[in-house]
Amino acid sequence: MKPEILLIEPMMPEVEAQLDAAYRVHRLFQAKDPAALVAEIAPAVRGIATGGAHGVANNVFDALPNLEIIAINGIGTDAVDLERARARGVRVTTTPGVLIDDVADLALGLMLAVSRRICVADRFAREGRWPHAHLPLSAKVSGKRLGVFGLGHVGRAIARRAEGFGMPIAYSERHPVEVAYRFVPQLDELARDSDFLVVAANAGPETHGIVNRQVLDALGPQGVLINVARGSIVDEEALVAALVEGRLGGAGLDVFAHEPNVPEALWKMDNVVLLPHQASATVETRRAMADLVLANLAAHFSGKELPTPVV
Ligand code: 8YV
Repeated sequence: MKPEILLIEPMMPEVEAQLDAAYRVHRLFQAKDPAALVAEIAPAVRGIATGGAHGVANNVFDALPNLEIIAINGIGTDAVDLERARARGVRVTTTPGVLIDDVADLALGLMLAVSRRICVADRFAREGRWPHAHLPLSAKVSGKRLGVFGLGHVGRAIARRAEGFGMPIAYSERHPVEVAYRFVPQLDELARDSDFLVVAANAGPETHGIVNRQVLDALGPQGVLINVARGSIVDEEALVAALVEGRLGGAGLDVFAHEPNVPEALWKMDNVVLLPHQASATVETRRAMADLVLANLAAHFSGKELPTPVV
């Protein structure tokens, strides 16, 4: 008998086919009445595969008495209650190592897109406006000051790329790290000294809303905020207000506080670039992430050591 698993968000079709071959897969994202599906299958479910942003809601977690493993297709664990998992003896795995390049690439892409107004210029060309008008000049990226909030694997990969753009680099972290970049413990101080502030920190109670009005004002009317981590780290209301009132120069956002909802006040702004959580969304990386999800589930259900556990 195949073990039964709950799939919370879609994965690549070939990956879902591999899951179907090994497990009886219940798809929460396809359920007309998700609560009814969970209630119906609850006793049978032994595993969950989910994304970093969706994680597992505690009411779903609590409804599954025989849950053994949660395989996160991502590196963020903020949407899974790890204490609850520990208390219940439920294993949790992530996909470390394989998505760092893509997230760092996209952070640089957002910096370029916002400052060089790539999307604005693209719209200008497509709308046939080139023969009739001039685009205003944009802002240079190379040589500008970069502040990285969170110097983990992703933060470092962003900094390494920024070195190639000749950017002076500083960072905020709980503790100084063995790197050549300047350590600035206070986030508002880092923002004050940066042209770009890139959020690459872990989400959780410690960082919830930490990029607040004070930090955004310190970044200022010429500064650009980039977020490739989690929407919860930024006080989104304060961000929208800072952009609307011109107190912040621009923003490149891949993540939002209430995904999939993007604040409507930002839709028409030319100084912001808005992406629907795309940082790890390449064929190569999603394949590598899925391989880890599959490997963790397979190891668990055959009694082997988990390749990439966090709990
Ligand atoms: C993915 C993520 O987009 O790694 C994470 O924590 O949020 C992203 O890489 C997500 O996990 C897939 O849904």
